[in-house]
This record gives sequence, structure tokens and C-alpha cells, in this order.
Amino acid sequence: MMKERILQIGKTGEESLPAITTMAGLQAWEVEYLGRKSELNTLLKSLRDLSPEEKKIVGPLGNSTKQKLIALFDTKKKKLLENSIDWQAEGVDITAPGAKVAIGHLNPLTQIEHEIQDIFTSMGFVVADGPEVETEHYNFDALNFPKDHPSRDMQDTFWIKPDKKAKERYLPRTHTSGVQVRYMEAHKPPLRIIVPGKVFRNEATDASHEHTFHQFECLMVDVEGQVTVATFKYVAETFFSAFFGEKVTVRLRPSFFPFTEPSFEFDISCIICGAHGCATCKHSGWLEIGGAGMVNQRVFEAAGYKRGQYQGFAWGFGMARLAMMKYKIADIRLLMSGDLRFIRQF
Ligand code: FA5
Repeated sequence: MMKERILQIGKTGEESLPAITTMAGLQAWEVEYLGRKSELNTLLKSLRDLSPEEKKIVGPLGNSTKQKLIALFDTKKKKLLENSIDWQAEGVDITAPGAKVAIGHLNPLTQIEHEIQDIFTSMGFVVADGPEVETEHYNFDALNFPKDHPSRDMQDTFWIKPDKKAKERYLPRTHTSGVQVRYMEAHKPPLRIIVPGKVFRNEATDASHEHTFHQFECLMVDVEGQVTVATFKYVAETFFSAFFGEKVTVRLRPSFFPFTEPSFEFDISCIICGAHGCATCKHSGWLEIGGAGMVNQRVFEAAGYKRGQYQGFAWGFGMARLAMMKYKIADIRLLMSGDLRFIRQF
């Protein structure tokens, strides 16, 4: 009899909960089913008058029913609380999209630098570094630029005001090629390096020229016969194809640099139009990329190697060019402008 009644209380308590929609209603429910004077509580109190056998059956049932009703009450209370906040009165628009957290990110030039490093290190190249303020020796002399020869003006140099006591003249480096000699002085072939870095030239700026820009040098040297123009072409085509994610071919044109012999300007097939001809490649199907050549034996000598012992190629070109092609940027000056409207697009 008592057992049936307890089961009945548990059932009606549970069944009456869903209809409750207010906190007041829930409080009334709590008084009725869990309160001190509730029927369930009264029944539980009267347990002590039962025989031990009856107690064994009814006691656990009474307790578990009570626990079940407490749990149901807690869940319902939580639900009602969640729904009871008047968001409008609180001035909160719960339909508004969440505020985006602004996270910093890398300049496209830095992103390009990392990509270049990834591709070259996967081909066994090492990333080397050199000082941005360079001596005349490494920037020019060791690279076979004749003294007081106009070729030294090929790269418009900012000279640092000379210190009368200093033996050397200093300059913000005009190219990354000086690191070739620094590295070779410290390492013996076979060697493969790339040198990404900032360079400086006293130039008027326009959409494709900056006074401060990034170059990256590539140098590969081994014993005579191991590194040829064909090796250079292969490495260049492998790199550009990986960088642009499509097959790129390289074309060499004769040129002059004091530190390479023979020297080339090199072009890549236009990745904008697939070499069919477009405004970017001036309808030639080719894009100018940078300078290159086989390392002049005089440069090896300046680094302390014996003449005729080694052979290698070197190239150097502007990284902004690559960033501009990859991201379709029309003006090089945007890259270092610090303009957040520009930079936030990457
Ligand atoms: C050199 O600087 C040579 N050191 C390259 C080299 C290295 C040749 C190794 C052979 C062997 P050049 O002055 O052409 O060469 O510059 C190389 C590249 O730098 C150019 O092709 C261009 O992409 C970039 N560049 C040159 N001047 C500027 C500038 N003012 N603004 C932006 N990019 C520039």
C-alpha cells in the first residue's frame, strides 16, 4: 500500500513538471513534492513504524524517489533560469554576430620568405645571413667590382659618413651577394645556401622600385663539373614550379655582373597568362625575375679558394616581385607602407 503510494507520487511529480513555465510554479511544485510537509516526506518519516521487513523494501524506494524528484527539480530550475533573463531589458542583442578577435599576422613579404625557405630547405639548401650594414670590401671589392669604376654605381649606394680613423668604408648593403663571400670564407664546398634579406638603394621610388627592398640570393658550389648552367636552370625551374604551384620554365638572356661569368638575366614563363601573352608580361609570355650567373673565379679567390677548383651558380632577385605576382599587388610601395587597410587583406 505504502509502496504503491510512493510510486504514484514519483510518477505524478514527474508528469506535472513539463507544464510548469514559471519560477513561482516550480516553487509550488517543490513544496508539494519535496517540502517538509509534503506527502512523500510524511511517508518517509512514518517508516520507523514499519516492520523491519517492510522497511527493507519501502525505505530504499522512498529515498530513490526523493533523489529522482530532486534531480528533476534541479534540471527544471536551470532551464527556467536560462530562459528567464530578459535580454532586451539587459540591452543585449542576442541575434548580433559575435565580435571577431583581431589576431596579428605576417606581412605578405614575410609569408613569401617563409615559403621560399621551405622549398629550398627541402632541396638541401641552408639559410644563411649577413649584416645589413656591410663593408665596401664584401659588398663590392670581393665581388670583383673594379675600384673607382662606374660599375660600382650600378647599384645606387647610400654611403655611411666615413669615420676618419676607420680603415673601411661602410654602406647599407645594396644587394645580398656580399654574403656569398662571407659564407665561402667560413665553409668549403659542396655548399648550397639561400640568403633572404633587406637591401638599400638610393633610388627614386615608383610602382616597381623601392629604396628599401628584399632580395634573396641563391648560391650552389661544388667541385668543377658538378654544378653547371643546366643545374642552375633545373633548380630555378623546380623552385618556381613549387612556388607558383604550376609548371614554370626559365629563360636565360646574356647580361653582365662583375661577380659572375657568364652572367644572365633570367625570365620565367608568365604565370598570369600561361605564357600566351598578357599586359603583365607585355605580351611576350615572359616575366623578368632577376640576375644570375656562374660564380666568377675571382670571387672564389677573394673567399680564399684556389682558382679553377670549384664551380657554382648564383642568383639574386627581388622578393617583392614574387609577392606582387602571387597576390596580384600593383604597387611595391604598399608592402612596406604600414597601411593596415592593405595589410589586413593577407
Ligand atoms: C643584383 O642585385 C645582383 N646582386 C643579382 C645577382 C646575384 C646576379 C647573384 C648574379 C648573381 P640587380 O641590381 O639586377 O642585381 O637586382 C636584382 C633584383 O632585385 C632585380 O631583378 C629586381 O627584382 C630587384 N630590384 C632591384 N632594384 C630594385 C628596387 N629598387 N626595388 C625593388 N626591387 C628591386
